[in-house]
Amino acid sequence: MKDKKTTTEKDKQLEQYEVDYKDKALTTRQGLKVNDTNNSLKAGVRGATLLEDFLLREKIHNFDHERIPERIVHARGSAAHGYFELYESIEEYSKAGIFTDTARKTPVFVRFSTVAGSKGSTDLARDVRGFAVKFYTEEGTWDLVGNNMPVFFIQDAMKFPDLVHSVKPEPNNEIPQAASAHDTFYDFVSLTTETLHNHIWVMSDRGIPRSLRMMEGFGIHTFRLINKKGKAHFVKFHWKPKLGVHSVTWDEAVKISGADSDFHRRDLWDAIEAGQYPEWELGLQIIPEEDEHKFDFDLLDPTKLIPEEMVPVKIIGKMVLNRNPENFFAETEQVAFLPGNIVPGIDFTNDPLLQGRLFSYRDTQLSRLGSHNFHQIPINRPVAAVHTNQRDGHMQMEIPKGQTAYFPNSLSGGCPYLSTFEEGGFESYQERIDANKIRSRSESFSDHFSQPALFYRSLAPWEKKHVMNAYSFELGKCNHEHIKSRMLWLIAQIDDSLAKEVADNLGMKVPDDIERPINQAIGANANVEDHQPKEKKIYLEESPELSQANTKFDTIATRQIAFLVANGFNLKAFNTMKKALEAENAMVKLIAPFGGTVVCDEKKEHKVNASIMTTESVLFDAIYVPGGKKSVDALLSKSKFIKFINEAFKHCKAIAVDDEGEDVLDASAVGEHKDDKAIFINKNPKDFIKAIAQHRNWDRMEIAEDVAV
Ligand code: HDD
Repeated sequence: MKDKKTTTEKDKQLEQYEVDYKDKALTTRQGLKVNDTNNSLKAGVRGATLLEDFLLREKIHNFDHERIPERIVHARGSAAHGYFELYESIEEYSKAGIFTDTARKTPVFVRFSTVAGSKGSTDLARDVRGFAVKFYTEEGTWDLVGNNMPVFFIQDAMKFPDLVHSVKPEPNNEIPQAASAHDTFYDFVSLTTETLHNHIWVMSDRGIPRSLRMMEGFGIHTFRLINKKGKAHFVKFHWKPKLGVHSVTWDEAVKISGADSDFHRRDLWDAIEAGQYPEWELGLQIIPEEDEHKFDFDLLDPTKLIPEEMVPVKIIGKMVLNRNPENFFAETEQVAFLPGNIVPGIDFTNDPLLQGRLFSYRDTQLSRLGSHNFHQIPINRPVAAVHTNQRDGHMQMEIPKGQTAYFPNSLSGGCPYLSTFEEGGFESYQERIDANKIRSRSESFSDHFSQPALFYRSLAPWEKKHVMNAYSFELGKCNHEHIKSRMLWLIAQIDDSLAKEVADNLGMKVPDDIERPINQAIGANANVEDHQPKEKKIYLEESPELSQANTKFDTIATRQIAFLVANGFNLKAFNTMKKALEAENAMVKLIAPFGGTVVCDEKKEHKVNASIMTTESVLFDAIYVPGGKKSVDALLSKSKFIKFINEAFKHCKAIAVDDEGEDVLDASAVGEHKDDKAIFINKNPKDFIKAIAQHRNWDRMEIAEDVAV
């Protein structure tokens, strides 16, 4: 669906490449009209197929090559088009057009992904989510290739292949798919203490988002902003979702993976098709260069965040995703993000993880896309004009004119010509460096425990419980006692009682100490003493911004509400509730004992969205059961409706019923907990709406855990 009002330069550019097959004759790839695509050319109807059959050969040849290698990481992804708008110029900090021109609507293409799983794996894996934004700016393409967590597992790109090899399915049996819960991952993590911070984020609810539209995004590295005088500031990039940050529970994640493994992909697609465009605000943490060393951690260390309480996030603009791709392969699969794609006004720092990424992404596109001309694929084409002397090679799509492809030249009048800094030519920031060449790690990167502990301290009790459950589940899936033991010691560096609870669940003890794995983690040449993980420090008691308990709870837009109905339901109550929910942009779905239509007590037909046989409670945010004895009796006669209610209750969701609908509650686990604050019997829809906006009633968690479904 296209929103013509917001059509961007990139949309217009892409339209030139779109091909509409409506009312068109089938042809070969040479434009020859085809009269039979069902039968090969044979010597007699029962005879051998002839080599002459160019139609067969073309069709099979194409099919044989339809797949390209999936991304080594972030293979599973979903994407959308949109735009970025600036609220106010920040020319004081950056000269980038995107940060100074409030009249611009910069086109973007955003791809979200999981990291570990293959292309067809479940959306609901416990994992980091990729959050990659391609800004097609007038001065060239800028890619902000981030994640939904503000820190990364490792500090140096040199360790990335080790990290990825450890989390991917084990090399002997290719098990498990899209899961970190296995020995090789924990072997690596427990030997590499710098991973602890990102790891606890993955163990938290951030690892299982409710929706891609309900996640934060982070550029992670400290970058630089450069103003027109050439002055630099350090910067961290944040994306803040308008819908708040919300997650599902692990029990739901596991079940959603079975019920709808495309849950996140579908959710993003459906929201955009429904005109409910997801939005994020872009925020910056800006740090003067003079303050580089004023923190208790190193700004170049990508395993550290800057608490927002120490450097506030300045909101400067918003991003809206308003168009689904026309073609998954052409756009979502072929899009190539490169952290090295920057524009004047933005620059890198010496973060050793970022520095390695600058090589990796360009390199990987060669094996994925097959040609270094991948920037000419429509989705990757800049909207800024391209005039380069780097031309030949596989799949050149343009016809560069003229006699020269080098610089300097006189035969083409010196064209394409160079631009000065003032004319928009990119100039790398002239950082002063005076150092020895050395293969090592800065001692300032050795604090591995303070920030995971800060994160844990900042969580609400229900979030802490989820973290404990996640550690217990993940380590429970490991087979080697020494790996689990090392992990327990590491968790104890975050919090003793957390480690104790996990150990109890594993039937183990937290070890007093372990053999420090530093030689393996840092390198045999490193000075072992310098690289011992430091004792944890408390430089901030809590950072409330890190907790999802402090996110937005002011909207139910796009929330999926299941109405459980059968023939004879009470239309009046149904309509009152439906109208109230839809006025707040929630999505009402009718679930009935069968597909087709249901007839209400006023004999009107209503379209059923799903029969109870084909759907599951975990796919919805809340449930409503209207009255009507006949309808309620029909629901009670199918045990899956009771399971539906029990599961919603277990997952701490809001449930509302009217009149006889209460009988369904009585037949379920809710019967004994009707005084729960997110259970509504004959109440005003407004109360129900407020509870849905709260996402979950976590106060119910203790009781809910014991509900058997
Ligand atoms: Fe990476 C893909 C995010 C470190 C090497 N990465 C990739 C994608 C995201 C990230 C979102 C998917 C892009 C898409 O949708 O196509 N990666 C990150 C972040 C990192 C990070 C936030 C740390 C802050 N990555 C990282 C390192 C290396 C790579 C240190 C290698 C040294 N990443 C890759 C890659 C991928 C990739 C192999 C796979 C497909 C691709 O690049 O295009 O080059």
